[in-house]
Amino acid sequence: MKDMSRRTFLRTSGVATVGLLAGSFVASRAFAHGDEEGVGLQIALGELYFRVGDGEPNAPIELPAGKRIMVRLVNEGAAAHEIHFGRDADLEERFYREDLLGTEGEHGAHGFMAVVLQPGDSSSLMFVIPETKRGEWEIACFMPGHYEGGQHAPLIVT
Ligand SMILES: [Cu+2]
Repeated sequence: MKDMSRRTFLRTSGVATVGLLAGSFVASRAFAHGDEEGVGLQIALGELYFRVGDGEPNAPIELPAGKRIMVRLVNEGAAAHEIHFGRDADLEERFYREDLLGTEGEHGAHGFMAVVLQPGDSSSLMFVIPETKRGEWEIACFMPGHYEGGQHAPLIVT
């Protein structure tokens, strides 16, 4: 592994690594990504909640800044759901005015990222939260009526 470039490793082994780990995630479990250790967790989406591992629906989630994070998302509900990471919800435009993983900027032009899952869909999402973004954030689903129905949870970046 040491003689492979990081890019080569990601291209040839990354997908297999994700697949291997996907079925065995529990909340805040360490996982190996090459020589790097990260944090893995599973978040289930349903009507109208997010649930980490075996936790309570919409309970606060804590994630570390500056570390590789792998989130396994599973839509166990009967409707399509999505997950946004941010704060200051705009319930007309249906996004966060400040996105955890987007860049700074004017309202509506800051960029954001969301994952959309149809019923039964699952996905593995990998990211690093910048150390400048420690603090209180939120995850939410902005499908019509879902945020209003309670599908959001506090996200604490430490
Ligand atoms: Cu939803």
